Amino acid sequence: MEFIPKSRRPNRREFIVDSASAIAVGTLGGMSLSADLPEATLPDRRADAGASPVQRIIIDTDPGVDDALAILLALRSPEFKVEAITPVAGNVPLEFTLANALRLVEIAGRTDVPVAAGASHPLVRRLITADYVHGNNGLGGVEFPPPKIKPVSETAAEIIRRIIRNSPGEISIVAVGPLTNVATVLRADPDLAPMIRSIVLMGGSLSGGNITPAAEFNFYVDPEAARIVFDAGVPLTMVGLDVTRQVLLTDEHINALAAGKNPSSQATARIMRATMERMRKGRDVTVVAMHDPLTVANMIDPKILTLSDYYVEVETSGELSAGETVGYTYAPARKSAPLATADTPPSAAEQAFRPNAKVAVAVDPERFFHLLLERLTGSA
Ligand SMILES: [Ca+2]
Repeated sequence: MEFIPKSRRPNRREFIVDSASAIAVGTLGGMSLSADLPEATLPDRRADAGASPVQRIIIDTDPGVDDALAILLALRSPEFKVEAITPVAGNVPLEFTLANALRLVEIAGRTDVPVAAGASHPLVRRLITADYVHGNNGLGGVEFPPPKIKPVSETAAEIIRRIIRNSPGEISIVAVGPLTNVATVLRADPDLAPMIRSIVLMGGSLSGGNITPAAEFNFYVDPEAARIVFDAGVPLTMVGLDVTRQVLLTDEHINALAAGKNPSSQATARIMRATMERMRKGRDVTVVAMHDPLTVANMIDPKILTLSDYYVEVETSGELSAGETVGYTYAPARKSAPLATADTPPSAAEQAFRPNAKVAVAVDPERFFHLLLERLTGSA
């Protein structure tokens, strides 16, 4: 979740974007939410379902207001079989992300989906949260009843490992929070990586960060985990700020959610209205970026995003840049020059271009919002 201030106010506690780019993308945010796409450009759900099997996914998440929309979008889309939801600490501490995940499956009427508690802290760092964006409870401060259901007894890492080992090559992980859970299971079971169909993640940026000028929030929170994931050799799709900054929720969109009659639509309208109003009071925010739902939406309609091959490395040692993603489109991929006092010689530059991720580089915001609102407000 990212909020776009109207003026640049450099503050480490804020999600900052350049004000000029905020204005530029703001014009996209004003697109008509109800504009009907030509029928021919819409995905035919029946045709899609016939052409490709249902995608079996595990959602690793830190809800989180945009996570909430992503989870509900996935649970309401017949293109997916959601095998598990694995909350992790991130936007807010685990006690909230876990409770929120349980609430969301209840709201969606999908208590058949197991929820397994994940990591309460990053691999080696102190937890930095974004409650200033997501509200103290991670759902914009909107109070929902305590969840009636409980998490399963397995941990996130245990359930991810079991599900993938039971169906090698069939399960994709949709990771829209810090990558602590995913890295934990990859470290615990070194043979698991080749069994994972793909990891589709929200995180990183090749065009500057949001919590720092260098780093996107998820990778800032746990850069070591992000590095483990990028080095694992699993087919990766990276949906970063380069595109998520261009899908901006507006009051029009929230009104459309509020007009939907089902519990998911009503809940998301309340969450997003409260978030927008609270942020406006503090920081004069008018638009909100839909990072996590965009990541899910492109798995339903791959024409929403344009992907390019990159070799991506995650900075972990920088004093100011930990969590930064460096994307190569060419070889050689060079490391920084070693210090004069270092004992080791410079590492040999990689001479062949070996992409390790497909990175989203362009987005069709109107197509995205059409899908999101159709799925969340539908009667099904
Ligand atoms: Ca998230």
